[in-house]
Amino acid sequence: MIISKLKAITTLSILALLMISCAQDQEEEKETSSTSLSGLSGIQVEGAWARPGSEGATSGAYFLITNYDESPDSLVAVHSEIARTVEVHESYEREEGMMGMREIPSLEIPAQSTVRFEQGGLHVMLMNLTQSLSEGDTFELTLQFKQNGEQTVDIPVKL
Ligand SMILES: [Cu+2]
Repeated sequence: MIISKLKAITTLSILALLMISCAQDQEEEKETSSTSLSGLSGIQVEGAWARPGSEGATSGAYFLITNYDESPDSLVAVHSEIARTVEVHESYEREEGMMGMREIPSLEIPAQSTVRFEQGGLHVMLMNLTQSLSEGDTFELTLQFKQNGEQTVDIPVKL
């Protein structure tokens, strides 16, 4: 009885040791992958697109923002000639499945992370469009970051 208990304990501790060393391996891999990113720095905006909309109406713009820096940054403003009001919004559940949106005046982009803007989530709200946006059109959107300054992105309009 005692022997088999001991055996079980030994097996368990070996398993625990294995798990710890696995976790360490993963930790090391993470570090390697972040150093391999070290060639890149600053903010990169990718995969941008916006929904079509008619003049005076609204549209939404979506993209991925990656912060390659070792420190966090924040998206503090957005502007475009295409709309009279341009804001960063998030969608949220107001009550019992009712969805609402609210403005985020300053959105943190954590160090070495990607923040996704997508339909039903974070988006750039383009309100009161100065001209209609059709599939195939492109417009400029300027994103202003607290640390990395301004970045202007070409946004293609897609369905
Ligand atoms: Cu919105």
